[in-house]
Amino acid sequence: MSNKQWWKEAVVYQIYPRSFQDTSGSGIGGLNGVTQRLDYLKDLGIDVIWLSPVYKSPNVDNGYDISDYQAINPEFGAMADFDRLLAEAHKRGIRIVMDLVVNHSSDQHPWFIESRSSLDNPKRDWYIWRDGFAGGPPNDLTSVFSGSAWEKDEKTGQYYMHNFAVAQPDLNWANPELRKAVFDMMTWWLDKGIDGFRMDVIDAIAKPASALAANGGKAETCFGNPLLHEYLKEMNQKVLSRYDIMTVGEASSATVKTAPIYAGHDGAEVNMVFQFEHTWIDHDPKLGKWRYAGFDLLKLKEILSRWQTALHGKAWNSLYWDNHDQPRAVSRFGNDSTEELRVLSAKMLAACLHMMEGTPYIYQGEELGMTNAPFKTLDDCRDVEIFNAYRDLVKGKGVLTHDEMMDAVQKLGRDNARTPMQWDAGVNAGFSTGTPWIGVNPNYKTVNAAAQIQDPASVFSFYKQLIKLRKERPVIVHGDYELLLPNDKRLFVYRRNFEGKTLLVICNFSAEKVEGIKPADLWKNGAAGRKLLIGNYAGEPAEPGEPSLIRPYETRVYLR
Ligand code: TEU
Repeated sequence: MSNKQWWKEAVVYQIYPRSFQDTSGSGIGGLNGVTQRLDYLKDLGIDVIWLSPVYKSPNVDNGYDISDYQAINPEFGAMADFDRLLAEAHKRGIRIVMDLVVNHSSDQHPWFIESRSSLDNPKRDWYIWRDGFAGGPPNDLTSVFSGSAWEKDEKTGQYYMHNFAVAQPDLNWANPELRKAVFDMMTWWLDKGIDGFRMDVIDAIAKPASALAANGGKAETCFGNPLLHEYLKEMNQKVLSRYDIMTVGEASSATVKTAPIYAGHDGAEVNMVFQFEHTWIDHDPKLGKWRYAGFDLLKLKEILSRWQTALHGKAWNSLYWDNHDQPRAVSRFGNDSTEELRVLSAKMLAACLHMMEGTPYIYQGEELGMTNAPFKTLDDCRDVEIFNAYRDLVKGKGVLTHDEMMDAVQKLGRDNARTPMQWDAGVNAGFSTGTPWIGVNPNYKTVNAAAQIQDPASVFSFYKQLIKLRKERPVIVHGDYELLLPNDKRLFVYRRNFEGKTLLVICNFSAEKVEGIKPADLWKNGAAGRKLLIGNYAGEPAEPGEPSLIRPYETRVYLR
């Protein structure tokens, strides 16, 4: 496979339709809202939209519980609206990648309704059913959303596996008929003209023997069982390889060792994976995300640099800070304590990520520097993950107090990313004329698209420039990677080289100015001939021997 592929040069924009743009007054965003905002996305310069699920769903997990893979959720519109969106996007040269959620379906999917109806139903084996053990579940497998991953079904007395919510039964990929049904469904969408898939928890589709055993024993995690690569190769042969598309697998268990199996240059499985290591740096090693452990730049540098170096020449990276499962990057890794620092640090984070090797993903609102939600109570929240964790850790095990839990929810909860897109300073930030399904972040009067689109100093304009630079400078797409000043606790500095060009990226992750950086720390043979490509302060500090002074949250990107 040649090294030139459109998805390597592309920038992806993720839309969480529920929170993007409502055009009906229902308080819920929809497909026509996305179509209406295509020109905004075209102006930003993105190439691909990743659309979070728009399929029919009871919305226990906001569309990640699908009850019909080939129908649109009526809250979002109709299939004709989808077709129009696809056509209008293509007209503007924007591709659309759909979310593929096939580790599990909704318990309202007809497949599951049939499957649970009797022990000998032909679809029984499309899901994972086991007898209990000694009056309890088959084994100790736990759900990502807290508690046992097994739910007893009174109808037949057996348990079914759910790695996520109770209403998200896992599909049985060991069954060839099920695989065929999934591949047929994917083919149907691709024949409609969509441009690829983002594959939800694709690393969990193959279950290890211990997780399937009804022996009351210890179950290994379902994430990362090597058998999954057989399924992905089959999917690739039967479906993906027949189309010119982009595929990205969400794989929280992926390591720099396994990523090339998924996303190697042989193209046998998917084009890239979403790895998770950098999203865990501020989680407590024991309690996970529900106890905030603080941000450590050294860890972040180590992780991202390891991925950059290990995949170079072997596999392709995806680059992201934010998505619908993560808190807002500017609040998490930057600084939203003042307007000035918010703008500076949002830009710094953007440059830090977008100048790396890989395909960058922008999550809706990130390009405006949208911040975490100031939600104070559980009533403000909507996320099943938060509710289950609260029930388990505060009410159940009692390992966290209410206040500790709410602190973690505010810092790391998924609803931070799910507040409505801030379009303007009008009612509900221009998101909806009705009552939004989740609260609007009150800072929308200052943080909104309308205030930023025409402002050359805005976060939006900065993203626009970064996207443009990627198109103009092959070193950004193809260069190798070298971390500089690895032990510096405030600066993240790296260099990239390609065909005689060098890119130098300097990012200050602190609110302090950093002095005493010598050109020799950054360049191999003096700083002469360098050109400032982009920065978040007006120009360089007027000083001899620059760049010796790096200002709070400053970023500067040089080319030579
Ligand atoms: O996410 C999978 C996943 O790994 C997350 O659940 C993650 O572990 C969690 O958010 C961290 O707190 C995917 C989807 O992106 C997510 O929205 C779904 O809820 C989940 O799968 C189930 O489909």
